[in-house]
Amino acid sequence: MTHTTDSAAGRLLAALRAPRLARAMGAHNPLSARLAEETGFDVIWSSGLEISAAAGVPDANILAMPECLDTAASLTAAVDVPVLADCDSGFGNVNNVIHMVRSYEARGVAGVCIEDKQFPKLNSFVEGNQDLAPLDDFAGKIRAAVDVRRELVVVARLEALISGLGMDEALRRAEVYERAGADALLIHSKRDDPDEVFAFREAYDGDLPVIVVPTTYNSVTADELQSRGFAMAIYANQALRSSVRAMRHTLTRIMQDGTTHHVEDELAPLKELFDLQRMPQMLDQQSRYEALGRELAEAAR
Ligand code: SPV
Ligand code: MG
Repeated sequence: MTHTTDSAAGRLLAALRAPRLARAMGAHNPLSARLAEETGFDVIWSSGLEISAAAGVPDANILAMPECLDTAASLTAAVDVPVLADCDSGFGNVNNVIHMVRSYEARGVAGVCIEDKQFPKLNSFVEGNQDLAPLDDFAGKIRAAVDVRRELVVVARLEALISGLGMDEALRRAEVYERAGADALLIHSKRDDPDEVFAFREAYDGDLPVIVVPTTYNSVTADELQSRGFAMAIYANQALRSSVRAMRHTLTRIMQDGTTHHVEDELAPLKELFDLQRMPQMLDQQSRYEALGRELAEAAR
């Protein structure tokens, strides 16, 4: 597959193959994606957990593919950095994956990530059914995804360590997904130290970039991940979690104080919202086209 370096998919692949660790930030709407872009993150992760949480439902394939796609596409439209979409286990079987790949690519998303769990999937940090899909089923999904995509980056996410099947199973699957044609691997772990993802990176001797999601092993640094040879770190949900904490704090203060006066200094000024909404650009374009319209009308007199 040839990627043009200026396409979203090409830029995502270049970020994954660069020697520097790429950093992705989870988002669930264009506002959060713009905040991540403005902060300097290389990639936006269209997070299934965040999208579900924002909709007030569990991260368990309660939302359907078009709802996740609409969000990923809205992030894509709002930022210039590439968007990697969390597509759970592909929203069904291989036919769903084929439809999913075509749909995401048509909306300009840079890449999709599918995980080797069964449908419906359950968030990896929740106790419950974390059983893996049969290896042949998932390898077929990866091959189908790369067969039908034009440029879209296809990431194969390994859940063997989450499901308790261990390192050998993770490595065996990594090799098969690489042969199936995946562009990158994501090794997921729920340990509170990074030892098992380090061990995976060291033992994996294939050629694919390896992505990690340091949610629970949160003391690891970007420098450490880069020196261990990882391609990208996804900070999948910290932005949403910080906003939940901030909103609760503000709401509680308003309820207790009977006024917003004491929290005002802690809030983003309205101007910051207007800037994030691109209000100044809208007013500029309006006056420019109103003036141009007047000129055109006058020329016809
Ligand atoms: C997500 O952000 O939805 C992810 C990452 O899949 S995690 O929740 O860490 O499994
Ligand atoms: Mg997810």
